[in-house]
Amino acid sequence: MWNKVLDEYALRGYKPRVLIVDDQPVNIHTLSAVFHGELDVIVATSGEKALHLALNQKPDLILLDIVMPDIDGYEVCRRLKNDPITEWIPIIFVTAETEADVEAYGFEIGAVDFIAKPINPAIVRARVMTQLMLKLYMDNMREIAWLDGLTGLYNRRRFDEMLKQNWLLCRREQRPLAIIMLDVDFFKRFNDNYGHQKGDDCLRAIAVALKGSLRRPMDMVFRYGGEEFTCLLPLTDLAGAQERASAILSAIKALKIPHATSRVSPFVTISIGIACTTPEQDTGEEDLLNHSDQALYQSKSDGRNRITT
Ligand code: GH3
Ligand code: MG
Ligand code: MG
Ligand code: MG
Repeated sequence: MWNKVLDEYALRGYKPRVLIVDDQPVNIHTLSAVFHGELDVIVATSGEKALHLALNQKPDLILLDIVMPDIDGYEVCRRLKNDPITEWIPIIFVTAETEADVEAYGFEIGAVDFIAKPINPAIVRARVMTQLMLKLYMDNMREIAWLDGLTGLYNRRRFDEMLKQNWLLCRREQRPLAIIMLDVDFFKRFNDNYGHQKGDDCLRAIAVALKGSLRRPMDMVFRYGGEEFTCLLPLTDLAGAQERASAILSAIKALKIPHATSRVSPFVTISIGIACTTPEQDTGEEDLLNHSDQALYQSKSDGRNRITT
């Protein structure tokens, strides 16, 4: 059974990663020994380190001690569940405190299971594997829900999540976040002239060109809806976003998809709006999105086939 779980992770190209958090190195040692190489184990000896590793190493599961000198396990759990980047990581408390109300409180703040110290290795392994299996199912389902059926790009649901996550990331880093929003010009006329099927082909070709126009692993492209697409560029300033937008405009031009009824070109073109800011507060991503939308609208009213900042 567990081998099947490990195989499924292997199919996705990695070993499940487990973060073990305990202020006592001997406890970490005992817990790590349970998995003898079948999992990718990372460890933290304080709440502070645990939060840092959870954010940066994206573990598939966290085994979390409760009593620790700096930030206790409860607080670590609360913070992880409050952060859109870490909220989906399952947390199992591992503790010597086995009173019912302690355990109930752990579940209330988002833990998925409870393991009593001293640990029984076979039970720990079984409980961890069970949660890793559920995590995999959840990841698969969420990924299906994120995809746009026509183009295979991420959809608007995913965009909304990633906008929120990257807003927080750029706020923490005090670095800029840029959005490129784009819309196909006179696409209704394209459909009317060539038919809906050719319209779909056109959108798929644009999706491929957009993916090919991104440069950094963190850059992402989404089908926002209809014939509108967005790119999310974390840690990118306005000049960087403008450069990307120019590359995108050229890439779509280079497709040379005939569009006989367009009023701007014999080929399919797009209009682009760019917005960029360094987040100062935990919210405000909606304003950035609105800004890119307004810039796009400006490109349309200025004659299309252009970029507005
Ligand atoms: P503008 O230059 O102002 O953007 O004009 P437009 O015609 O592109 O804008 P409008 O919003 O009037 O029309 C968008 C069209 O996109 C209408 C709709 O039929 C078409 N469309 C939206 N989604 C799809 C799709 O999945 N496939 C196809 N073939 N067409 C789509
Ligand atoms: Mg402890
Ligand atoms: Mg549109
Ligand atoms: Mg359009």
